[in-house]
Formats: sequence, C-alpha cells, structure tokens
Amino acid sequence: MSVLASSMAVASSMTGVTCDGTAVHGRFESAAGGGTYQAVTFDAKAVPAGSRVVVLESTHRDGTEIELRLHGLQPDRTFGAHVHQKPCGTKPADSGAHYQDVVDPKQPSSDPEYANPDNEVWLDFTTDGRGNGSATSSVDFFFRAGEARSVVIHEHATETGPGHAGMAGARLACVNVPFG
Ligand SMILES: [Cu+2]
Repeated sequence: MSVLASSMAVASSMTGVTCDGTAVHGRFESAAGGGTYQAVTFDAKAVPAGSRVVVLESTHRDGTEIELRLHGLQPDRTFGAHVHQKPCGTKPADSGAHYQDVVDPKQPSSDPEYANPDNEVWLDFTTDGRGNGSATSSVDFFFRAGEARSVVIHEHATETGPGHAGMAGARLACVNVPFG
C-alpha cells in the first residue's frame, strides 16, 4: 500500500489565504486481493491496478475545496466521481450513498433539489490521451466529521434529471479520504 495522508497548510490559489487541508495519495489495487485498501479498483480496464490518485481537501472561511487528480486511467474517457459517506471496501456498494449537506429525506436520493453539485461533491473528469485527468469542486459547506469517507469513480458523467440526478453508472474504483 502506498499511502500518504497528512494535514498541512495549503495556500489557496484563489484567495491567497492560508488554510487547513488534507492530502491523500494512493495507488489503486485490485479488489481481488481482499483486505482493506487505501484505493481499490473494481474495473482493471478503466482504472488499472497501479494507476494513481491524489485527493486534496482544503477548508476556507466560506467553505470547502476538493481536488481530484488521476494518473494512468483509461485514456480519452469521461468518468463520474463523487464524495461518498463510507470507506471503500471489497465490494463497490461498500462506500454507501453520496455525502449531502442537506440530507434528502427520501433515500436513495435522486431529486435534483438534493442530488446536485452544490449540495453534494461532484468531481466528474475526462482523461487525456495518457489517461490523466483532474477536477475541482468548491462548495459552501463543511463536512460533518466522520460522515464523508471516500471518493468513488463511476462509469460515466453524472446525470442531473429528476429521478436520475446523481447517478453515474457502475462504481469502478474508490479511494479512502478522511474528510472533515
Ligand atoms: Cu458516486
């Protein structure tokens, strides 16, 4: 396992203000190995074992900024990605539902009033010809401690319509991040 999770001071490029943050660096491992993972892949074609992920979280007076960077994924492909509630496990469903600031009373949530990129953290990205991609999300909330534990990478871009909002197909990979 190659893991680096640390607290550090992050100088925000947007505001120039120094704030608190967390950085997680991981290398995807095949779920077939069993056990616990920093970063796990369920689809070796889309997210090959050995490909790399970085997640940066920084909190500011006005909210939270989350950055996702991927290296070595399937080239020229669009993926969905979100912050999920639970840690990654050996099964794709283990990471639970999306983290929501205002929790939809009707779960699973597919109402655009709750399942949207202001109330959740969406990090969809498209890889370049070398399989590298990145995304940044800025939200005006702060994670409740212990309730946001992973970033999940999905099959396709996140949908937004009623009854489908927040859906992005199969869960291809997952990285543990101790948000908040
Ligand atoms: Cu998701």
